Order: sequence, then C-alpha cells, then structure tokens
Amino acid sequence: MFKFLRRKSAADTSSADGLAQRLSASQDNLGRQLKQLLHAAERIDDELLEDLETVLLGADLGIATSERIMQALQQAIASKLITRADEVLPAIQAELFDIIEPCEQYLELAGHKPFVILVVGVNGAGKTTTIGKLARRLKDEGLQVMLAAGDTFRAAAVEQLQAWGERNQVPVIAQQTGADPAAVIFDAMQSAKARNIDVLIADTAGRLHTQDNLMAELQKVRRVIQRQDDSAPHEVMLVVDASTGQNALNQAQQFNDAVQLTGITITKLDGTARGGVLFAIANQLKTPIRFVGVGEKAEDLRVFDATSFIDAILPLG
Ligand SMILES: Nc1nc2c(ncn2[C@@H]2O[C@H](COP(=O)(O)OP(=O)(O)O)[C@@H](O)[C@H]2O)c(=O)[nH]1
Ligand SMILES: [Mg+2]
Repeated sequence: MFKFLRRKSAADTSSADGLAQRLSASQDNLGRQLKQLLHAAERIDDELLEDLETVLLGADLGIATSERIMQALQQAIASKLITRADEVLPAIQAELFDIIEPCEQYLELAGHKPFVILVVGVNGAGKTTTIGKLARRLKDEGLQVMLAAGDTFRAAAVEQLQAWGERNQVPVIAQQTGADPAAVIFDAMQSAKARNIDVLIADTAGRLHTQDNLMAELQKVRRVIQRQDDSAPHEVMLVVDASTGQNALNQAQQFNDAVQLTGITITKLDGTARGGVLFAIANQLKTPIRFVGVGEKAEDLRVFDATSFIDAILPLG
C-alpha cells in the first residue's frame, strides 16, 4: 500500500488568518495600495491605469505579469465589462487568481519507494530549513523519511541538516566536507532502499565557482540518482527566497533551464513586502508551487493554496 500525504494539515486549514498576518507586508504593498488608489479615483482614466501598473510593478509582479493584468483590464474596460473604479479590484483579483490557480498542485508521494526529492537553489534561499520542515511534516504523517547532506561545500550546512534530523529523529546520510555530493546521494539512495524508507530528501549546495559549475554538478547528481532508479528524482524542487524579488524569478528561470524543475517552494514570505513575486514566478514558469515558507520554525511551511494566498495578499473586504 502506498501512503499518501494528507492534502492539508491542521496548520494549513486553521490558519487562513495566520497566513494574512505573515503576509501583511506584502498585503500593504499590493492589496492596500490598490485599494487606496481605487478608493480615491473618481473615474477610470489613463492616469489611474498608469498608477495601477506602477503599484503592480512596485509589488514585484514583474513587467510581463503586470502587462498581462493591464491588458486584461483594458479589454474589460473597452468591452464595458468594467465601467466604474470600484469594479477594478475584483477584476485584478480574478486575473491574479487565474495566474496562480494552475500552480496549486499538491506533491503526491505515491508510486515510488523511496520517493526521491532533490532540493536545489542558491545559497541562503532556505533549502536546508525547508528540508527540515518538510521532514518533520512527512514524519508527522507517519512516513519514513531520510535526508542526504548533499551540500558538502560548507561544514555548517551538514551540521544544520543533522540538527534538523536529530530534532525530528530522521536519519541523515552525510560524509565529510568536500566530499562528492553525488557520492553522498548515491549512498543515501542505497541506504534508503535497504531501510525501507518512504521519502528521501537530498540537500544540495547553492554556490560553486560559477553558475555553470553548479548546474553541471546538479546534472551529475541527477544522473547518479537515475543510475539507481531511472524514474528518480521524482521531484526536483527549487527553493527561492521571496525577499529577493525579481532575482527569485531569474533564479527560477535559470534553474528550470538547467535541471527541469517539477516544483517550487517560495520561502521568507513573512517579513517581506515582495511576496508579489510569487505571481511573476507562476505566470512565467507555470511550475507547480508546492509550499510557501512563512517563518523559521518547523511548522512554518504551508501547502500552497491559491485561494488562501489571494485572500491574504489581496483581500476584497
Ligand atoms: N523568516 C524566514 N526565514 C527563513 C525561512 N526559510 C528559511 N529561513 C532562514 O533563512 C536562512 C537561510 O536558510 P537555509 O535553509 O540555511 O538556506 P540554504 O542555504 O538554501 O540551505 C536561515 O537563517 C533560515 O532560518 C522562512 O520561510 N522565513
Ligand atoms: Mg543549506
């Protein structure tokens, strides 16, 4: 029997309000700014439209996504679907929902044992922390989890993963600093099979001498995993830090070109005003957004839910 991860944990469902609180800086930057502008507007004119676009860009939606929304608005205005300023906000909200709704695709862990998750992203994005949170979550669901310390670049990275492993009683496969990450992950694959592990999550380094080196290393790790299970890795998950704004979008595009992402986790949505970058990533990449990180603690990883996200960042009420 395959075990399925529950669609949502209590933390996801009981916390619609909690999410709004965590995202309050981004809500100030997007939802509140749009409301203020539209509240003050007497009619829809070019000046208002320009100001709206400025807010969208300022909220890190990026040029392409802001243009998409402005075009949708202009069409609705031209066809008289929208005639008053107070009709604009619901229209923007609906368009933003259409952008992110297709990315609400939950990570299904069925069908492979071990289910192998390769976690990639630049240094400091939140990879190791996300792995720790995810391990805890999966363990709570009754799954056997193992971690592979594939960031062999820095001693601290291995220790950090081991600390998460100890806290949550999850085994961590590691070698000395400087070891070949592909070898660590190869070891972990064998060990996971021998120990009947359900989910193996592999950490990776985020910085090498050049971007090309990093991507070549990740491709090697992928080949080594495939030598043991040609269907693996079953998830290549990028972790990006929302507070880096448009950089997060650029990273997503680069990693996707190099290692074909199957999922994205967007971290540090708490305490940044740049959460709007999630719309840019969804619109440009269309890759499933699996989780959002809203804090440093184990429970601060939420399943991405388009409706709760919109309600938090752009509430209509
Ligand atoms: N506020 C906040 N901090 C986070 C989040 N995720 C990670 N961090 C912090 O970001 C820093 C870098 O995280 P780390 O997992 O080491 O990044 P890595 O280099 O990609 O492995 C750490 O101090 C984490 O505690 C998040 O969702 N919210
Ligand atoms: Mg790390």
